[in-house]
Amino acid sequence: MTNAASVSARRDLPEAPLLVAARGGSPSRTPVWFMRQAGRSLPEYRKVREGIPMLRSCFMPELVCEITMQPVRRHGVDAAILFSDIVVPLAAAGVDLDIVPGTGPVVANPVRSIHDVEKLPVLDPEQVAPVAEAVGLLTKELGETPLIGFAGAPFTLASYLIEGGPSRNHERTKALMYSDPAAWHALLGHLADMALTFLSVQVQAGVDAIQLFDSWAGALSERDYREFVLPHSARVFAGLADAGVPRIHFGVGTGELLVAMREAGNDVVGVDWRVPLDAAVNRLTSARPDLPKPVVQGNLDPAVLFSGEDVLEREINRIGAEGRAAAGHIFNLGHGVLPETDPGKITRAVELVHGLRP
Ligand code: 1CP
Repeated sequence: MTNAASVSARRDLPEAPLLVAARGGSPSRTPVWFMRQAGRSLPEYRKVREGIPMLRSCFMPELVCEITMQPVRRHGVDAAILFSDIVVPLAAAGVDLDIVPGTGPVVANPVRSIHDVEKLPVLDPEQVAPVAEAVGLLTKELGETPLIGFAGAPFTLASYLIEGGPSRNHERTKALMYSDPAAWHALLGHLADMALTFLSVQVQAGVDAIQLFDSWAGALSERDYREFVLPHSARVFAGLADAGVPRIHFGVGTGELLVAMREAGNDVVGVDWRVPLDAAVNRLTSARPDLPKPVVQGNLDPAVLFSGEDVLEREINRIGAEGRAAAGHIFNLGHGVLPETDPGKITRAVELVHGLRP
């Protein structure tokens, strides 16, 4: 599965708007996809998932392929994102956890000490072979549409492991970080290895781009992010520097962290809806005039999909115009599709983005 021959599994997609934009080139149209486009809001998703627990579904290659394809067929987006979850590599390696409907990941034995960190299993690529198989099915089915693979970043995964589940304030996470830096760095180092293994499996199986989700990094000050998180996320990106795929880095509420998150070594900076894209570009270029102009991804507020057509059109035009400040713009939401979103609004948003002058 992960032998050298399968490195050539990746398709050659020189014209794909997402990949052209990610390289800072001139795409034929503004590429658009949506975080959490697979699942949640789609009735055809709920139908095929019926009776199958979330985690189990992530290890069923045909089902993963079908769910990943659904938003591509329905909305005509410019990329597919692999149907999986950030906790899949942890579960695959043997960490006792579940994805509880209506809640999210729940960990049976939270990590609270260096002893707990030392007990964490190492991910063997074979344990995520079904994910690689799903990627193989998808690259055959997708035609010219790129496939985005992903992993959870060390900080965001650590938060689930330490808190034991979703958390608003990440207080136990921060307590471990401040009070036992050695355990903290051991944990994040371990999670960086795991993310890198999971992403490498996906790259070798043929994904065309990868995204590292550090969804909850915005809970940190820039100072703490630089000291406790950046070196570990940087190691994940460095490990993929020669993979030949664009590397996207995303977090929520990370306006103050954009510069530091870019320094982790990604090719595309994800921006949530709180910072206009032109302001984000400004922050990035004025802080680091030595680096090339950034490529950005974002940043429609997911709640705008609950507003009328006029609001949707106005916001998409505004974001399209602000995105011109960047070296490339991949249109997306500022965070994931909300579960109650009308799928028709998503399709309409894609049409409107495709109507923008690229
Ligand atoms: O029963 C269900 O249907 C469970 C709902 C669900 C789904 C459809 C979960 C539980 N995960 C997923 C799929 C998923 N998770 C994808 C699929 C591909 C796509 O984008 O369409 C992706 C990319 C993720 C990644 C993910 N999982 C993130 C990062 C992205 C983000 O939204 O910030 C995070 C934080 C998770 C954890 C998670 N898994 C599931 C939930 C409800 C959560 C969030 C829990 C919380 O609020 O802390």
